[in-house]
Amino acid sequence: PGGPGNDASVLTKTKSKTQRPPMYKVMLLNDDYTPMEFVVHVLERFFGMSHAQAFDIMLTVHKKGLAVVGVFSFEVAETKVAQVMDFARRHQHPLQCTMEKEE
Ligand code: TYC
Repeated sequence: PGGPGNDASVLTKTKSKTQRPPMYKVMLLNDDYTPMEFVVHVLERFFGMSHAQAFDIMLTVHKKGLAVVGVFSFEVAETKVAQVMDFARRHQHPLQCTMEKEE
């Protein structure tokens, strides 16, 4: 007779067919000091872009201040951000990479 966990409450649960795992936008931020070629290299190396693609996105960041460079699961996004931030730090460039949950 009623209560959670009985057959009725299980059967009346609705399941959305459109639910998906949350995805995260990884973004690159502009600064005045990181060399353009370094940013292009980062996009090729960590985001699998062609040179032309990487150059295009780098210019977008340079002109607009930031750009989304990819959309990934939480774990992959976190790894990309960490890899870029570590690589930039090791080369002593102030390049910033961040992630944000997609709406
Ligand atoms: N603005 C930098 C320059 O003029 C180039 C740059 C592009 C830096 C993109 C960061 O995410 C960035 N050297």
